[in-house]
Amino acid sequence: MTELKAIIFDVDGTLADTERDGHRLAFNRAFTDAGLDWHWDVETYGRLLEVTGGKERIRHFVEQLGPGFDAPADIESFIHKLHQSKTRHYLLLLMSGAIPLRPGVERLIHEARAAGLKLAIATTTTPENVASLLKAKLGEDSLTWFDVIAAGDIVPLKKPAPDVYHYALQRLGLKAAECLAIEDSEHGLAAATGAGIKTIITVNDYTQLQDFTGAAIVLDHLGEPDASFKVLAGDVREATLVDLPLLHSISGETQH
Ligand code: XBP
Ligand code: MG
Repeated sequence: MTELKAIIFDVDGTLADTERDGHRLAFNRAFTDAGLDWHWDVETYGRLLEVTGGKERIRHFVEQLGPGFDAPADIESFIHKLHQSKTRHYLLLLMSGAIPLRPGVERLIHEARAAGLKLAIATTTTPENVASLLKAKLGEDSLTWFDVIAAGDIVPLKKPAPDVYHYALQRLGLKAAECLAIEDSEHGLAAATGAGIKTIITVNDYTQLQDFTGAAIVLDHLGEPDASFKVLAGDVREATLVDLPLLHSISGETQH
């Protein structure tokens, strides 16, 4: 029986509900600063989340605008600068404390560390965003708690491609069967399972209606002692929150 040795966390939508009131606002503030009359409302942004990666999302939006937008000659430089501005706005939002960690995230991280499990991040978002979220929510030292932070352009293909999870496994020096992934979206599920990693899904407003076929379990959140999770799919035995016994059980080691 393979032993569980690491938990690999997605970031956006999983560690914290960052998209609607974080990234989306940052994009809109960058558009305003650039003198663009673009505004991504909640519904529009939900559709644009189909494209992972902020630069890729802007590029997709520009392509959708077609001739309606007089694109600058150096469109890639335009997108890059716009995304850098967006990241600056996003980091300010994170530092304002505006976005809390989701239920159970801090608890599970501490439990895993205490049990000697390795921790990793596998995300599409920009590395600075990860560092800033971890420091803001878990303190300056928290960056050292993660053996691997695989983020953004570190891999050529973003989720749903499995590249970022393959990279994380390679840097962890572990096999897929020795790890569990925690994700929030069908793109994230495809990426993690594409790398052979059993995956737990915690849905959010943007992803709750997506197809999570292939997930080990689907929950509304990781749960807390005073706030049981709601099981949307899968068998959690008698568990009311995601703890190490449940993770070991899901990874196939022992009955929970
Ligand atoms: C979610 C993404 C990211 C964010 C925006 O990443 O697709 O692109 O929406 O961040 P994940 P950037 O769920 O894999 O954490 O603008 O920095 O890309
Ligand atoms: Mg996500």
